[in-house]
Amino acid sequence: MAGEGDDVKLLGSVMSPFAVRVRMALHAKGVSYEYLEQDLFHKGDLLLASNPVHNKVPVLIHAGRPVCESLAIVEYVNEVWADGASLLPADPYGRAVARFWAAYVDDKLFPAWLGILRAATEEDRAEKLDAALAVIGLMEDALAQCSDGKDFFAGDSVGYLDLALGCNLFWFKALREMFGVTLIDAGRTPGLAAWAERFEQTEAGKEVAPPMKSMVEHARKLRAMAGNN
Ligand SMILES: N[C@@H](CCC(=O)N[C@@H](CS)C(=O)NCC(=O)O)C(=O)O
Repeated sequence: MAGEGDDVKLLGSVMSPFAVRVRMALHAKGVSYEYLEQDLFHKGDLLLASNPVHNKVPVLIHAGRPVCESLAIVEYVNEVWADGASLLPADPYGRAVARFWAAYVDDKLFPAWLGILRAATEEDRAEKLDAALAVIGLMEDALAQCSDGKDFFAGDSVGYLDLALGCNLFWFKALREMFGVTLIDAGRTPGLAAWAERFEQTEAGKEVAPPMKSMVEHARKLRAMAGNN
């Protein structure tokens, strides 16, 4: 099993929820690593060589070998640094369910909230908000299903699905600040609202949320790139 002396590097971007997800997982498993911030507007050779297929962050480089895709990285971290609480449930069915919902978050929630950020018109934004709220509504049910009444999707401590969803929370705050939209609301999804508050109080949850000012600036850049001001 890997130990502290291992050579672990993470190529990330402070603004990337996917990179934050991996940082949270490394933190939860107590893994020391060297963090290498990437300029995604001018990608460096190491990123291009480490993730030649997608050219995206995050990439974990462990003893010289790159691992790409945040959910695959979280699973890798969980298996290599196997001491302590596992991020995934012990039983195969629980693992399959957690993977299903994590993939759902990435497939549906991420594009929906990014759509809110990039929307050209109020109508467009309202449509993307509805799509995001539909996903959040289902995640309320998923929380009840997975947590079995405990604090987190994974039970008593944060796990794979907590990280999959929780890494988006800091962007939800930015969307509220920028456009006045609330994605997780105690009236609509009380379970998820309480979960989000608990998640943000955990050590992993406190990890690496960028300052609001830089997020708003980054969001403006993304909007400008999409042709919106
Ligand atoms: N499915 C990927 C998504 C990674 C991703 O979209 N990364 C973005 C930052 S949030 C990126 O590197 N974008 C650069 C680009 O698209 O060129 C994962 O889970 O790791």
